[in-house]
Amino acid sequence: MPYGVSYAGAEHGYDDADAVIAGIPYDRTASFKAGAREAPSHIRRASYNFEESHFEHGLDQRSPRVHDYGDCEDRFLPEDMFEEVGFALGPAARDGKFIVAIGGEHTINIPLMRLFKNVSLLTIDAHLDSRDEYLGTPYSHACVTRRAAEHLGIENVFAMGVRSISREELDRDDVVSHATSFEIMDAGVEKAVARALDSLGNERVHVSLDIDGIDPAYAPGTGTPEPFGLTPMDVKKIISAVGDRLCGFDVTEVCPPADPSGITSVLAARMVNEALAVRAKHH
Ligand SMILES: [Mn+2]
Repeated sequence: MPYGVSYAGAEHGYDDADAVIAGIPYDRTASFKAGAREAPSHIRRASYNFEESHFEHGLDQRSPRVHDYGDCEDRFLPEDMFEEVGFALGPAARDGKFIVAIGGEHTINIPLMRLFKNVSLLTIDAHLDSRDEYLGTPYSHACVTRRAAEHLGIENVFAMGVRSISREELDRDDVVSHATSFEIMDAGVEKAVARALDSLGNERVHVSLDIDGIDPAYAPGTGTPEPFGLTPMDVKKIISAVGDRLCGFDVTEVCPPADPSGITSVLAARMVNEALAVRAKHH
C-alpha cells in the first residue's frame, strides 16, 4: 500500500497475519478537548519515521506479520462504535491473533475487552478512569477500568502511572488496583510492574496505553494532560516486562489538533512498534 495509508510494515493479508491493527477514530465522549478521532491517520504516518530494524530486540519491523484493517467507521453513539470494533477485531480475537487498536479516545478499550473472556487489563493512564458513569454515560473515557472490572473481574484490572483520582473513586470498597506515578518514581518501574503482574489473575494481558499516562513534557498532544507522568522509557519497560503474557495493545487519547509538532503521534507509533516487537520476540 502507498505511503501513509497502512501502518509501516503492515503488508500482510488477514489470513497469514500474526497481528491485526485497526484504527478507531472515536472521540464523542471527550470531556475536555476533542480531536482524538484524527489520531489513527497521524500515528500511521508517524510509523514511517522509524528504522525497520529494532536492533535492541534483534528484530525487524516485519518480523511480526501484520495486517492493517484500516479504520472503523466513525460513529456517534458509543454502542454503534462498539459494534464497529466487533466487526473490525472480533474475528482476530476469535482467531487468536495479536490485536493492536489505535484510538480514538480511551472509550475504545471497552468494546475491545468485551471481545475476550479470560484476559487481564493493564492500563497506563494518568487517570484511574473507574467511575460508574460520567457526564450521564457509563461509556465515557472516565469509566474504562470500571467497565473492564465488571466484564473481566476486578482482580484482572490494574492501572499504572495514575495521578488523578476523584474522591468518589477512592471512597468505595472496590477500588481498582493501581500504582501511582509517585510510587513508580520512588520505587522504580520494575518493582511496580512486578506488583501489577503478580496481582493480575488471568495469564494473558492486554496493555492499554492512554498516552496521557506519559508526562505531558513527552506527550503534550492529548485531551487531558496531567503533570508528574511516566517517562517513555518507563512504558517501554512495562511492555517488555509483560513479555510472553502480552496478547494485545491499544494506544489512545492522542489528539493531533493539540500536537502541532506531531511528536505525540511519533511516540504513540513507537509504542505500537514496541508492543509488536515484544509479541514477536515471544512467539
Ligand atoms: Mn487518561
